[in-house]
Amino acid sequence: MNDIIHETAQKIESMEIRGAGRIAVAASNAIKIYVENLNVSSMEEFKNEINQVRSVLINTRPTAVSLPNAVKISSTFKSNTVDEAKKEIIENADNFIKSAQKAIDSIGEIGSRRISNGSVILTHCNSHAAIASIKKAFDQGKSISVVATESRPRKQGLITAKELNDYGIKTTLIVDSAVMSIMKKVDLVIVGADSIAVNGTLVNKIGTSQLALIANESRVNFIVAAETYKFSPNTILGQKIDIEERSPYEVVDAEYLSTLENVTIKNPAFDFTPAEYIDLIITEAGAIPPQMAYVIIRDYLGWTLEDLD
Ligand code: RI2
Repeated sequence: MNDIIHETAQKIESMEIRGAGRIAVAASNAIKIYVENLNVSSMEEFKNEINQVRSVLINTRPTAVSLPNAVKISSTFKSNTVDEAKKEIIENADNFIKSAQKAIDSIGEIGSRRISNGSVILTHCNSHAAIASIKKAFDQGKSISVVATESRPRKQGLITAKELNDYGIKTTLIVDSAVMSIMKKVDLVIVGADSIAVNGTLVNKIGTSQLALIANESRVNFIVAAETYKFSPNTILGQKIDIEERSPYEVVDAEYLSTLENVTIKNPAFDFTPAEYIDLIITEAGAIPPQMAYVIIRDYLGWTLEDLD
């Protein structure tokens, strides 16, 4: 199999490429490059190769549905000849990559309307979609500031703080456990999504659910910025979303842990936020209540039960 697939898979697994949207686009791009360079003579060989590519990419990280959705959208073909199937896949991948960027622009536009002049916005981790709305509101001349959580253990909050800093947006970086104490000063919470289930449950970076709970308790709006390909079709069939458990050494170093014989580390990367804590989900198809997740999966993604694995 071409290097591009293993290289991309390795970068997604190690989180060198991270963020639900970015891993989807990277996988799609890898499929495109791989197919462009693929030399096979029979359709059977071609199908085998594509199946292997799909499984290598999908098995890198288990939680963000953006990854299998992007792989499926990009690598689907109907043609019966290798040349035609290659063309189809290259076109599908190209279209997906373009539509992913367009979706971010639309989410930025729609999300920015929820941000009033003078607002303090709290965000968690590092979400391209959430940040697009914040940047757009800033571009519109609104005077806003952001509170960014550190997002232990990988500290993606530092990426957010730097990104906002470089954009000229005033930002306060806090440790995750300071959320309750700062919420009184916050007007709006915006986070991204790794997956959204058919019942509107959000799966996002660990710590998101306690943020939602605190926002709810403080009567602060909690909104999610998510492209439609972050909705999970398989949840219609009752499939549960797997929460990625990452290495304990992201939490403490190996040497120190080896001295603690009675201590184990749990390091789940994501958690579940029930729909009742979510005021709105901003998608490129419009702002919707979480209860409309089924409609997005059915009508917008356009997949039927027969398409599901
Ligand atoms: P965008 C990230 O996961 C975070 O959980 C973030 O909220 C989500 O993906 C969506 O990010 P990780 O890859 O697609 O850091 O909006 O584990 O950029």
